[in-house]
Amino acid sequence: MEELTTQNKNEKTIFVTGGAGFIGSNFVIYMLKKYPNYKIVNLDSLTYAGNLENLKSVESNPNHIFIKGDITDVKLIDGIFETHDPNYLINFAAESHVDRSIENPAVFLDTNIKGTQVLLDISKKYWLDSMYQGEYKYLQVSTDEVYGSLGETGYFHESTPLAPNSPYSASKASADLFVRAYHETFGLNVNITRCSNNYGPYQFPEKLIPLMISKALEDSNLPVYGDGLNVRDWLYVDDHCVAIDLVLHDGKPGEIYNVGGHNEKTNIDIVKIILQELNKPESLINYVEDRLGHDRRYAIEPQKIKEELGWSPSVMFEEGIKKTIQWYLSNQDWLYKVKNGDYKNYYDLLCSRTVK
Ligand code: NAD
Ligand code: TDX
Repeated sequence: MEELTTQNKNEKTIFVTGGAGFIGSNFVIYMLKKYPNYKIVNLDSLTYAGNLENLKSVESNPNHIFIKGDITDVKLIDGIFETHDPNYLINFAAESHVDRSIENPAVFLDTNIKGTQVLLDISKKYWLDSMYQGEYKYLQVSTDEVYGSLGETGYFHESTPLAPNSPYSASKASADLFVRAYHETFGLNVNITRCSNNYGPYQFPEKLIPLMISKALEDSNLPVYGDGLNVRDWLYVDDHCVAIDLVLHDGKPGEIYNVGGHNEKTNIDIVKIILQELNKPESLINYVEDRLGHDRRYAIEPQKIKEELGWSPSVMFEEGIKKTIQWYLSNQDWLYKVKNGDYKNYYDLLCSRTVK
């Protein structure tokens, strides 16, 4: 009897949004394995970046429920709270690519700002206005890009002023301010994580690392923006998942946690490492016109999450980049389907299977 009580206490429902994207799908897989008593309700609208094939390994797991839908859809989000009574909401859903935000900023406002506000509003309705008694939390997955760009020295701290430079980072910073406002105004229990650049399996091949792997495998030119000396602080995606798990369970109400592994690399160094690993010539490197408003350097100071929650990265870059390249080599079918658009048919295939 006592055992049953403990088990019931450990049963939680997490409402994950954007769980068919790169980090979200890695997180869903990680959590289902780590917490056999947790249920995950995974809402994703399957934009170009959403890929249900990422979730193939958990497709028959009864603790994983996938729903196709948009975070701006008030009625749908309300219905999910009503039906599934989640304890936690983790918002990964976003338009996430800087170059696309330069081309077409509007959708970034819709999903990243409006979508966040809808999720906050329904969270408030079910968790605060209805005198909900259980444990709950809203966790916003944000980014170090909200702090803007660093010079040659220094680090982003949680207290660094927000100074976003791209439409993408401006939309993420706006969302963060809404999350903060719902905490300050209504007392909603929230956390914000701000992580540096992630890499690993299932990343859409528009982002630097998978794009360069994909181009190198085709012996195509590798487009390096500007002088190639912009610096990013790289973290293996599993280490980000661990950080989110810790913040979800132990993060203090209203707090922001920066996540990063002190692993700064110039873009050209990354490209050269990839070419070397794949045994391809550096003559494939093609310097192209710089990105507009291109942030020069990002670097996270993760002291707070280390001290308060005991987080530290476990995958060193040399190991992580090898694992990642190996993953793309072993999953060229995944890459091929993404490139030719076939991955979009997978949802229909699954639906037709369910109907039968
Ligand atoms: P991604 O683009 O791979 O995935 C985003 C997912 O959100 C996709 O599955 C997409 O279909 C879904 N989505 C988009 N609009 C939606 C909507 N309106 N309703 C429901 N679902 C929608 O992005 P990612 O790289 O996995 O990033 C996930 C989150 O982490 C984002 O919020 C991003 O800002 C943040 N982040 C990313 C990085 C990184 O390096 N990739 C670093 C720090 C923070
Ligand atoms: O073709 C390219 N050539 C190139 O030189 C691409 C796609 C990128 N780059 C450069 C631009 C950046 O300096 O590589 C660096 C990394 O670019 P992205 O992969 O587009 O990432 P970034 O702009 O740094 O943003 C990423 O990290 C923070 C994610 O896309 C965001 O979602 C996250 O918030």
